Amino acid sequence: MERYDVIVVGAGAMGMSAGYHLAASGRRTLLIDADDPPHRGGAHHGETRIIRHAYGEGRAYTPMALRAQRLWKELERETGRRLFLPTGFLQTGEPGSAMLEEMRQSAAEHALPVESLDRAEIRRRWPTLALPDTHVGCYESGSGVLLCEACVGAYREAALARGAALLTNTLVVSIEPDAEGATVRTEAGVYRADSVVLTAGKFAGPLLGGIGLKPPLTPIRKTVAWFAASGGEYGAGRFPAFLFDLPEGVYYGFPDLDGSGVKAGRHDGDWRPVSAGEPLAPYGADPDDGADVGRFVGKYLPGAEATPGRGASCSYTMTPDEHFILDRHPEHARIVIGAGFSGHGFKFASVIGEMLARMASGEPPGFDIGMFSIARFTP
Ligand code: PYC
Repeated sequence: MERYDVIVVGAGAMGMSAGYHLAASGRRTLLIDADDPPHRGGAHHGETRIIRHAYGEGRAYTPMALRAQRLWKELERETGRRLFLPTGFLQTGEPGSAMLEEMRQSAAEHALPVESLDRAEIRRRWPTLALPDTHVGCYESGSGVLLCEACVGAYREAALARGAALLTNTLVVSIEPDAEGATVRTEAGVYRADSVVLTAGKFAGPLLGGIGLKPPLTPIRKTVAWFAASGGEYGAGRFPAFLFDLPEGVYYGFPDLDGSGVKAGRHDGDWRPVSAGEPLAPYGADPDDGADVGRFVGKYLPGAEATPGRGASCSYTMTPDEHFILDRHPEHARIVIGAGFSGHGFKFASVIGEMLARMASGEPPGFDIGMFSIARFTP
């Protein structure tokens, strides 16, 4: 049986990053993935993700976001690939919006250069936006966009260059922990390691179920779409990545990076649970795909076409409170878990990989992970 220091089960954004950090610290590392990352069947594709530092979902995320940004930069240097575009990030909502308040507090606590903008200033900077007259915002110029497939591809390349092994298109059937480590059974063979990092995205629920844990993880299908915008107002350099807390819902998007249009999606609501084992239905499989976000674009982004030119489906794996699970198995400390990233995890993949790698090596993660404990769901 092949033996490793650490086996990473699930080599998407989080797992590939963990595999890189493990290999870089000299651990014999095996990465196993059911697909061939970067791929289009999970949560890490779609060309772009927002990275922001002042964090509306909780200021506790900010130190991690800052470390994540530094690690993405280091990965750019190591691989020579462009991974980050400094487009800036605009968040808006009604005065008193909880996310905006938290973003402001986070910026204040960490001395981040975030500007508070009133409606007149938003209108002055982005005259094309048709936000509600009551909206106010926060703008962080040092935030921007990660090129998500390139990020996963860069970690893959760098992990392999540092000596990690990678098994693609290989489904993990079971993880069997014991006092010395764990046996990992796949369709292709059986492997042994001192520790396991479980970062299996939508497969996390079933795999955790096999080792006695049933956290409430719900994989859902989401869609994003691209909208042609020929006038230049939405081009990168003029228009930022954004998140708007609107009466209809929370919508997010990206400037037109290369003439392919403004990309937009809805972050909240729209729960369509999917089963881990079934392939993700492609964009367009549901006749409603693109309709809701098309109404958002038509109403709030005048000048962009309200009918999408193309779209993509992806999955979020939700927890009830939309905070992550980053923890050890309560009974098997050599099983380290990263799960439930709830649609806002990608930006942190660089630092979460580093944290999980440390935990799998018996070290402290480097950040306070109390709020990400699995015990909040499985007391
Ligand atoms: O975390 O920035 C984010 C985000 C926006 C929409 C989905 N996730």
